[in-house]
Amino acid sequence: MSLVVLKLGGSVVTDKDEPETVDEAGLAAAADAVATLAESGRVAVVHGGGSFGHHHAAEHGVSSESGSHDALGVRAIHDAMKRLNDAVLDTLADRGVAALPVHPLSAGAREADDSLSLPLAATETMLDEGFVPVLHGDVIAHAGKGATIVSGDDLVVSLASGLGADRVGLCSTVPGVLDADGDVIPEITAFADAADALGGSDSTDVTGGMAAKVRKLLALGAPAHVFGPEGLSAFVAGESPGTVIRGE
Ligand code: IP8
Repeated sequence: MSLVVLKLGGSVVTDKDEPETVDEAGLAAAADAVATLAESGRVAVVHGGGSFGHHHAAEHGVSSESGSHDALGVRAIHDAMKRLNDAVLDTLADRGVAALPVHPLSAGAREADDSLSLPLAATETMLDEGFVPVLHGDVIAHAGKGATIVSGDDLVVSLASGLGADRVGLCSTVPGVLDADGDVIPEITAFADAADALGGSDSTDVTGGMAAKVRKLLALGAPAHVFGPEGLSAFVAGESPGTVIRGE
């Protein structure tokens, strides 16, 4: 059965300006979309940190590069993400979605070469049994660094390639990948299609979130759609809102 992996950006499901505050309307709309997807196939959800994970991560000096061996700090970040994950699970449950948590900290790790291992077998069994696994950006054990942050985008790429997703959706507050004039680029099949807007050079990968994201999504082997909340229902309907990124 087909598999859709849907990422809900932290800015879609939380109010980024208020610590640990869910954006009820944004989360409700996202949960409606997941409920519709779950009626017709397998779906795995990943959500970001928004106002839950990020300020705890900053407070404890933890990023995707800088790790920590302070267990209490790592727990503070993880516990905040679990609170958001619970809110997402509850909102899905209200719609009859059989959503279950998958906490990357408990069963994943990053190796010294930065490769990510996730509990793919457990996630796949959940999917095969009709559950909707819900992963989240998290702190994760990182060889040689203690624990670092794993972003929702990294989880999406690993999950989608590890489980052979048929379609990937990344819903954030931007309507797609934007060109230099601020217009949505409808389709990207090679990095060159977006290079002008994304800065063009490899050096932008280090800091440029969107450039790094486009490169990873081009390597996926499944079409990845980048869209804003207004594109959710079109994505659910199998259309191509925002930007579709497909490697050739
Ligand atoms: O919002 C980060 O996930 P993201 C999660 O997808 C934490 O970058 C713990 C800050």
